[in-house]
Amino acid sequence: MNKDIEFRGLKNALLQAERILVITHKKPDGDALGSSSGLYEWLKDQNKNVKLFCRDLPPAHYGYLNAYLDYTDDTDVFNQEFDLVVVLDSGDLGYCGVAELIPLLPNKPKLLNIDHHPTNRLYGDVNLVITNATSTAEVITRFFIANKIEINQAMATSLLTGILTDTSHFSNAATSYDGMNIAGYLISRGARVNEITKNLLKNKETNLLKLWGLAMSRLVKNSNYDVAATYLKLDDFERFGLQINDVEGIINFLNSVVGDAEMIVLLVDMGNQKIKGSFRSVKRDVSAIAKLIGGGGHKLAAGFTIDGSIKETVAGFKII
Ligand SMILES: [Mn+2]
Repeated sequence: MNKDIEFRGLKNALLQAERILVITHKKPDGDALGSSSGLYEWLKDQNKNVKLFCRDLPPAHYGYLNAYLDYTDDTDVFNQEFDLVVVLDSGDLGYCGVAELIPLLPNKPKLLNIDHHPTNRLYGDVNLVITNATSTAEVITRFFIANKIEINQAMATSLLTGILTDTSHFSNAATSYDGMNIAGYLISRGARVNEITKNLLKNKETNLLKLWGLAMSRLVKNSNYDVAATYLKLDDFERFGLQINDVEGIINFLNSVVGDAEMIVLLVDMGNQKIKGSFRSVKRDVSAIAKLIGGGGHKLAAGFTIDGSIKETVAGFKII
């Protein structure tokens, strides 16, 4: 269908509703927060009664978003009456942790599904999934532009956050002419680009970087498999006062900078004869490899758990 017609239909649906529930995915990233708060800012300006729900509250470094404090993780909202529910940046309802909550909503409001993931399950009553968009924030921006809706500074800052996040600041494969063009337009609408960059990139504490340094110093390259591998032990996290989930940043970082291996593996020795592993690649299907050892995941990001512990040797490390 012609996207302009879809965009007009979407505008009518949003304007006809009075009470709107906006939902985005768990562990929200810059696109989840940018697309949801960008839409939220506009709906608030239209004097709508809007609730912004996320299973996990936004991380502190998104404090620059005007709507930062408006997110709720209180599932009580699902007992309230809404005319419309909008789900953003989520391929399915499980991804935003509301599959069992949506049916609780009184009066069964219509569900709008707005996304850019090709794997989207089209679970909405209305689905607006634009797979050539860099981000859901870009879909929302295209919607505003198509409807000649004025984008203010708060909306622009939110939406640019989404585009910059999902393109890794215009460095990954999602980077596109439309994405850059729309980002430029958002800056012309007052998007606080320097503040976004500072908050998204300049947000690592020194202890975290020490842990990253440790992981980097232990990198071993195996040319036969075209893989760069490293490990951390549970003690390493404790030593720097960090949590196990702080590991995600390091493997994504390595995946974005290692130039002489096609695949990255990061192992974490959990200390109980279990090793948790994560794969990343920018081109190889690592989910297939993870599956071979009992794990799974996405094509370019996958994980697994195996029995054993990690031992340092003169030639690097090995699993025993
Ligand atoms: Mn996204």
